[in-house]
Amino acid sequence: MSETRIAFEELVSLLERVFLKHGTSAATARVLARNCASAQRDGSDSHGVFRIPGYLSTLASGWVDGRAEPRVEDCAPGFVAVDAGNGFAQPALEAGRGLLMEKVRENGIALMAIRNSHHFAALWPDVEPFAREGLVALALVNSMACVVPAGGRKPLFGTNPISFAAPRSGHDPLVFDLATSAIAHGDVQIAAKEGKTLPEGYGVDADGQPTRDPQRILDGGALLPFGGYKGSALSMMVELLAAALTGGNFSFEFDWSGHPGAKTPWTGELIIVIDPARGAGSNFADRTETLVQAMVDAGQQRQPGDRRYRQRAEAEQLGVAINEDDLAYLKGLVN
Ligand code: NDP
Ligand code: PYC
Repeated sequence: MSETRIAFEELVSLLERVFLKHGTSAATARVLARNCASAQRDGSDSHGVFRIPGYLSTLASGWVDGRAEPRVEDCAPGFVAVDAGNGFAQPALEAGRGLLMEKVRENGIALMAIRNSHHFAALWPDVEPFAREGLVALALVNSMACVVPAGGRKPLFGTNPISFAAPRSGHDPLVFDLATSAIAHGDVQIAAKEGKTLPEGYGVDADGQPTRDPQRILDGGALLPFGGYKGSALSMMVELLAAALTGGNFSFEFDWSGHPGAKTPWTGELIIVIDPARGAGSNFADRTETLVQAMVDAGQQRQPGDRRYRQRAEAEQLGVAINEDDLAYLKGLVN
């Protein structure tokens, strides 16, 4: 498969036309296109253009409302809720962002609880922009039941990612974004497509037996949490914060079987934002940098986010890397 390059804004505009043509509002198309193009640019392979067929089939199935108008609720001094109206989570975040920022600046901390929402993307784009404004942000989203809790027998949790962003003096923000499963579901799909074998301990087959075959995981099998009971506890926390606290569905609660082609988890998302300047500590971004330097001195040369930022810098120079067939597919969708 040969790779080509496309200018970032050109990719955003192409994706925007794809979403518009497939039933989203202009506002949703704008937000999802930039989100998906950013993931492609940063080499978040399982959550860039790879996701477009899933977005389109979920829209066509009627499972998600691409024209939903998010409803923002001012619940308490530090609490913003957004009902995404069975639409995507990112436009809901966009809709509530202004009020959230007002509350963060006023109180030093605030959260946004998004419910009735679908998140089919990488999570880092939801937090990195806050760190660029000097804030600390933590986001959690639950997905679809495909992860067996530690010691359990059947899938219950989603792949439930957690993403964290902190400002760092003189550098891009320090950001991590990780599924609480041993591997993201999207990466299992990619491994299956490429005929790859997974490491031990990632998943089980339909009989609950350990397997390294990604296709057997997809064919009625399940994933395992990362780090045994520790990852399982984090995944449980994500269910509670992203679903119970927001009013969204747990990963095991929604039933999409009546919507053939549905792909997007109908759950919730929680975002907590802190203004470190309102606290008693010294300059937080300087402290982040001190910690990172200590990590480097201790031998950890590669920090979370480094690979993405490197890919981003390369894309800024050369254009966003994309498979030629994928680009032709996108162009075909709008012609
Ligand atoms: P990875 O395991 O690839 O990476 C997790 C984090 O660890 C990243 O921040 C990464 O930085 C960092 N990292 C990777 N390797 C190293 C290393 N050697 N040293 C230090 N840091 C490292 O991600 P996952 O497979 O867990 O998740 C992939 C994506 O899937 C995420 O974007 C996630 O949000 C998404 N996802 C979305 C879901 C949804 O419901 N919307 C559900 C599950 C997953 P870097 O980025 O620089 O590589
Ligand atoms: O890769 O696990 C995943 C995933 C689930 C929902 C969106 N991405």
